Amino acid sequence: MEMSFRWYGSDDPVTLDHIKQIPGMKGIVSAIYDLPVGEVWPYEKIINLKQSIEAKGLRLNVIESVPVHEDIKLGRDTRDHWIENYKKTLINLAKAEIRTVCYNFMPVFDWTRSELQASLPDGSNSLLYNEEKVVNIDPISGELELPGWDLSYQTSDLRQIIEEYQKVSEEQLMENLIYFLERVIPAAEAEDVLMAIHPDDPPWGIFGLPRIMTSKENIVYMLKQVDSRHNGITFCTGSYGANPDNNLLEMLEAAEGRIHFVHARNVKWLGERSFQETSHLASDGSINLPVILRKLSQLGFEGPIRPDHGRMIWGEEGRPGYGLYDRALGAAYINGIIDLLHVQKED
Ligand code: DNO
Repeated sequence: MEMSFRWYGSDDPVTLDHIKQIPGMKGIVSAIYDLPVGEVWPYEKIINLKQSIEAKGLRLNVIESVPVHEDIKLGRDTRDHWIENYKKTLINLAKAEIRTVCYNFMPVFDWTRSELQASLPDGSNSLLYNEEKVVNIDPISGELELPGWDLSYQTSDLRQIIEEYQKVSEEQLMENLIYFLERVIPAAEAEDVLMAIHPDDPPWGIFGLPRIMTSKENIVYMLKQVDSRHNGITFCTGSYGANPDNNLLEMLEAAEGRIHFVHARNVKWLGERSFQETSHLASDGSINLPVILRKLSQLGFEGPIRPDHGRMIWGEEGRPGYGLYDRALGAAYINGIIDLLHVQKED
């Protein structure tokens, strides 16, 4: 597995110099952040990003994310134009020898939490999701704005888009995803780019909007409908694992050969549709990373893996979930597990 770290570019308070000091760090997961969703990513921008990372002795191994335009997710008439743009971006990425692309198909809102700085008993803080709080939030009011959300919409557009989605069923949204994949995956095959869809986080509908990348059944359906190795998934332990009904080991088996990227993190279930993120250590939360990594190794997974969200510890401030310290601890923990798995294989 290729140990990797997410980096938000030159504005990120966590620098490449910091990241490089984490033992075993090889890959950088990043994106072009200054283009409107749907625009073709110019090769020049991609190669500049790649070279700035290589100059520090690291490798841009995954793009997270190339965002999918809402017209595609909504199945609007204009979607084909945005799909053509998406394909052009994949061609430019391949030209820069980038072979893994993470994306998601969540309507409007990416990962959602009700609190960004909820205290943990050890005095640190982390992201928390409490369904009761979330149902009382009007996402248009601006009361809740999360770092993962692209709020480049005008409020009036946002209201209109949300209303349009409320008429889209989960089945329809899945059809729109398949429509997109049927057109994009042939290009990904031709360019040898592995597409890796990220789960919906949390893995259930929010704000009355449909969500589909939530369960084993839906993963299997989506993989079968477009049955190509280049149509794969990002296995995010914390996203799928937020629902105790999801059996993560069974999901990994069901997606064998089609897992192209792993996000490793832990959450503690607090009750019905409620959870808090914890350290990566198995005993701190409800997700057992050693068991998951063992399964991934048994399935022959050798792709990029990154520690996902961390707590804010040691007084660090910054982008919620994306500080340096706890993610570095997470990487060290994951490295230890991977080293032990190697030793056991040699026995
Ligand atoms: C959250 C991330 C997500 C992820 C996108 C992928 O921390 O895991 O924002 O990057 O959903 O498209």
